[in-house]
Amino acid sequence: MPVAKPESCDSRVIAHIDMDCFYVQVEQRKQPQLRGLPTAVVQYNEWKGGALIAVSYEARKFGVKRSMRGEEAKEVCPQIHLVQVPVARGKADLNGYRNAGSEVVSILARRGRCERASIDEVYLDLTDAAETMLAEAPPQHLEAIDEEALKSHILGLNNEDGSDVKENVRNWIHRCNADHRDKLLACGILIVAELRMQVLKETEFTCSAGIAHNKMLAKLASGMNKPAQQTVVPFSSVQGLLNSLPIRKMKQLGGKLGMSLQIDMGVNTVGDLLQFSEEKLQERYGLNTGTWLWNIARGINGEAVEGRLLPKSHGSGKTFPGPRALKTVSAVQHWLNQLCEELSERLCSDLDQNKRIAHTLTLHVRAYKSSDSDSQKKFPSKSCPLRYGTAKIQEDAFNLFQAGLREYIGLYGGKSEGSHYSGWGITSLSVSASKIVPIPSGTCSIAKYFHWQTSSHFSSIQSPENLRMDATHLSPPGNESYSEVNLPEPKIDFSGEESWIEDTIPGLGLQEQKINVWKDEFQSRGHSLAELNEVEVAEENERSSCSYIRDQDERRREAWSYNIDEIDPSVIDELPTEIQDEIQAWLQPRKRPNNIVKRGSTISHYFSPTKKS
Ligand code: TTP
Repeated sequence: MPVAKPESCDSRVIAHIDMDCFYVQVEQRKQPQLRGLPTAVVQYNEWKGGALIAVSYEARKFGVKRSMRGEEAKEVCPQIHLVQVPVARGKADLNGYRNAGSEVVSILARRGRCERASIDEVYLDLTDAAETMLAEAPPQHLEAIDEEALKSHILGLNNEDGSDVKENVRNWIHRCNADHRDKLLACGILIVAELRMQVLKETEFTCSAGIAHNKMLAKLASGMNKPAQQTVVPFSSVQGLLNSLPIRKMKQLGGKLGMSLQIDMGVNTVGDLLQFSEEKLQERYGLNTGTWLWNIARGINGEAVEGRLLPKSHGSGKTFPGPRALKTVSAVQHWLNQLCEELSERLCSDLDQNKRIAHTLTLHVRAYKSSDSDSQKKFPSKSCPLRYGTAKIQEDAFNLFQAGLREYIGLYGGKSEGSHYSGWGITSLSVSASKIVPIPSGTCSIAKYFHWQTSSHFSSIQSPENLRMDATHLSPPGNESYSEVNLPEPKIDFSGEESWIEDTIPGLGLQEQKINVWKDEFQSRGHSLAELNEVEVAEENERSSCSYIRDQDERRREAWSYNIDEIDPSVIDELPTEIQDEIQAWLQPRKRPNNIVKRGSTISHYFSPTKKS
């Protein structure tokens, strides 16, 4: 966690922009007759009408929630319109949403450094734009202030005396005696209002925004008044905001650290942290985390807005919960081919549009074994250098799968070809391409770059198009080792919803049964139950361990309002950031020394010499 200096963030102007019920808006733009009507977007799976993943604000008024299935939503709001997520290759196709997000990003990036945080969230550093406005057209001299800016919510502004709220905002923006920081925020209000209006005009999408002196505060503020509104956190209101803010609402405190703060330190709100000295927090949580906690209690966060408009990786995945688990190698190969085809398409368009290439292909699998004492063993994630071309990606991904299967289940599993069922099932497959870099500057053309990178692999000169489609082993410079230890594990649980529902044991109360299921889930992720106590709850008894699991799980479900097994694993990077954080906090993989492949091992490690290259 970054250690920030107070001076480094006081006078920045940071905005967090969050699209409103994003997938719904995208679908409503496609079908304008749905605008203003209760609408929800549902997952492609049909069971009980599919899981809701986005709900319009009109539907929310009827009590429709993201945690519901289509059928439940119809019960509370019979007139709701349910729109299916587009499907391609038998799985959700999120390209339309990704592209819609890109449209928004390209507009927002016009006024400042822009970081795409998820499929529908963006951070903007507007400091330079605000300083320029302050120098050239300071808000206190503006006669007309845009209506949208006047609708801003300014935390700490007293609107309770019956006064005209917009007039109060106007006066706040016009204040001549304001300090420099507030004057910059006033500029931020005007700039963000203008940007939001521009987004609406060009894309037809509404968004909400938080405007503050750092990312943390801006993010907190953007969700306070939705939809289509903006909230401002002046410096003088920071402490008031944090004092009553439950710590689990803070980014990074939704997991173990937040739990330990609550249990061990009695900290329930961010403001409660103020009672501890920096030394005390460092003593308890280490130097960096201690300082970070001390800082956030004071609203200090020096995290920079990264100039990043494009995704860091591309992925394509699908879950096969419960009875849909894949049980033959040929079924796995079929789905891998679909996923690789999608991945390859996205890599090619990234190359065409952004002149970027990816270097690493990774396969993540979740599996179970039905007849093995070692049933907790995880299917190892595998990586190799990425070769462009659909057929090559498909071949490499399949080889990675077979290598993983050999490790997972031994030779016995390796022989399970065709339709023969060998006692294992695959509940999730995902392929991803990472280490994406721009083609080095100074390279005259893509074709030349690829030729330079790959000349030793080509037997004859190829056309640029063929080169693009057929480049082999574009390894990044330097020695790479490809093993699971260097790569993120799957960040999500793919266990089937069916097992959640059916996993009931006669004779036990529902709560106990759930605790058992949570325990099983915890163990199936490679954790020992003893590890539950690692959260510095060393002396906690069995009962509190269970409640720890239960609380974690309840919070997780509560916070997501959504079944995690429904989330396409390849889109984790694009989910709202707090959800990414929670998934990571919950499923943070433990080091598994037995599975560690030494650095320096190469792709050849995974393939026997007899395999065709
Ligand atoms: P969110 O920003 O969490 O929600 P939202 O935009 O639908 O609504 P709000 O106005 O409250 O911000 O998520 C952005 C999109 O991401 C959402 O429209 C659908 C998708 N999504 C999933 O596919 N699965 C999930 O579990 C979540 C939380 C979101």
